[in-house]
Amino acid sequence: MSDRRKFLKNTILSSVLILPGTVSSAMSLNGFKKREKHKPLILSTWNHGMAANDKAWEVLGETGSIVDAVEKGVMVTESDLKNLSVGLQGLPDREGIVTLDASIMKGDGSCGSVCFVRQVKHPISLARKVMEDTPHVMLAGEGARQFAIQEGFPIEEEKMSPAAEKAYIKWKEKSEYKPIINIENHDTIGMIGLDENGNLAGSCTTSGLAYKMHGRVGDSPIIGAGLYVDNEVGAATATGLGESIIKVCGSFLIVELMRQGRTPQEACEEAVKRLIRKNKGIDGIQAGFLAMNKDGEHGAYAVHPGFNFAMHHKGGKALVDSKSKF
Ligand code: SD4
Repeated sequence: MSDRRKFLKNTILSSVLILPGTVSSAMSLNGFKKREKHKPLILSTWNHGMAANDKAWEVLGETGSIVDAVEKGVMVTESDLKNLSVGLQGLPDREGIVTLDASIMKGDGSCGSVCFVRQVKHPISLARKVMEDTPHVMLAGEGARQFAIQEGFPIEEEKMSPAAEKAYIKWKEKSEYKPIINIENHDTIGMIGLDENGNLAGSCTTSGLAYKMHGRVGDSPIIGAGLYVDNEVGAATATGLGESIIKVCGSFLIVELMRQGRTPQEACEEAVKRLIRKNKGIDGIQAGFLAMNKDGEHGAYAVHPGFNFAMHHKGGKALVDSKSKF
């Protein structure tokens, strides 16, 4: 393929929405330049990542802490009443109960997570408490809720959001047990960030699969599956059908591939190929990865088209369409 045709192909595959007034001419567009590098750099999954990144960028400017940035950034999504896949307003399990999963990780290897937790508005902050104030990595269910109470987190009334309740009532008409993430049904936020000094951190938070079995936990709170960060190499996060991501330790796999010399883009592509091989019948199911290395290069790849991510750096901010296998 000629260079010009390659360039055009990349241009089409990487359609980028540049928000008015936010991007300088130096803003790099994913795929236009092969090895663009940014420090600091914040990346988040999906459209809601734009608002989350704004907050993370502001917090990074104020505190200089990349872990503060990735925590406070995704708290915006956890509070967003329009989001049906993150936070207490998310879609419930098949019993009508909302249970949340979240994880946070720093580049030095510290990490914390909570899963199957109820009535806590900001599971990401609870995960950070686990990381910083306990000798453990993961707390689950009622134990995580008790820890929240002990730490003074407000406990919210257990009540579905009007939008979630409406969707649940509709689902119950057939109660079809199909806990899949198809190409349209997704929203988990995974955020990874790099500061000026090369420190990385990441966060991931979700209400998980809609109408899942009570007790089901996805990839998001599992260190190495939904999130992995290592200051020596880079960071990765995942979205989509958690079961498919757990089977390949997706985020850890990407960081290890980068350690062996792959670019973030190559590592994400290899992880998606592995995921497809290990998950027969994946055709209707979506999963996507987002990664950066310690030099501030980034990459993203998904099983199907439709996955996008938000990017924020000194040059501006953009919503970028990921490339995909199919
Ligand atoms: C899960 N990975 O619980 C999450 C769901 C998700 O976009 O990412 N949705 O399986």
